[in-house]
Amino acid sequence: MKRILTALAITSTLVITGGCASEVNSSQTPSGSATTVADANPHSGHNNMGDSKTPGTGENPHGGHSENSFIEPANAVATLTARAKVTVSAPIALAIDIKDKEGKPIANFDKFQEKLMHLIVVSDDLQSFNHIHPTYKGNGRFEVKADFPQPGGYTLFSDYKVAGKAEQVSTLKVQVPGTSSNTSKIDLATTKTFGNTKANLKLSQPTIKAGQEVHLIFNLLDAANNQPPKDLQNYLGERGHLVILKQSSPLTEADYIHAHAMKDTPPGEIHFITSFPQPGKYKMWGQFNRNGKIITADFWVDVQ
Ligand SMILES: [Cu+2]
Repeated sequence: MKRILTALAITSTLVITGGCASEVNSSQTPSGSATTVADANPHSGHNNMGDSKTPGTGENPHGGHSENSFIEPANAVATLTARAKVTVSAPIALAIDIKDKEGKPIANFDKFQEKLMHLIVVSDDLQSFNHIHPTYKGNGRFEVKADFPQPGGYTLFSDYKVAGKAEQVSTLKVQVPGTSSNTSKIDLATTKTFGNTKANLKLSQPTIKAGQEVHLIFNLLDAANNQPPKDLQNYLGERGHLVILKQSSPLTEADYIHAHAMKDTPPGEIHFITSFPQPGKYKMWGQFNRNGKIITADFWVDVQ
């Protein structure tokens, strides 16, 4: 709790008079803090290297190659609590509680991609993106600090796997007070530089159609010498991770796709196979590990 209080103390808008930050009462939270969207739907967006999914049967969460075995959905419900008023000026301590339909905390989770929960935090205009890993505190509770760098609405995709059940994504909403521009800057460029890494996105077909299988190839070069980076390492057990979100209002778990990198591709090339369920504009964030530093390469694609 000390850590949280220290973080909060530097925001001038907050008054915390002592005690545990988790006791911050609801009078501090109207509009300025987390609202909860409980969501019991197993998400539909997860895509395992192009393996076809059978709707409603759950999915093999990772590394799966064509198993169609039934995995029971957890139908868990996630709720979000902000430990203080959400502002743009400091990271905010968040708690995510996972319960069953009866409201009982779920205690046991399976790790996938090396973590018990993956949390994607995006501003609703898709300009801000963060992929973080909450710490499991037991009794269904996960905790994490998240940054909200601009005012406006945010959607959190919490991706977890109740022990023995299908992977599930629950969306949670946060409203950060202030004026937001709320316009997505849609940039269809396919070559961009991110710090010391130049990334080029290649698609297997010139026009992407909804429902079609597409290969997405991220070509990475060291910006210093235009050579494939020699320091690429696995990230969360794979060559890279790709999160894709369809531009939508509101964002729901149906807009979320998480693709895994294929194994055994040439140096500096990371391949993903996925399909885009609906026509629209999608933003994708490829994440790669260069000697412990995570590179996030984002691109927009237009799906017909
Ligand atoms: Cu993750």
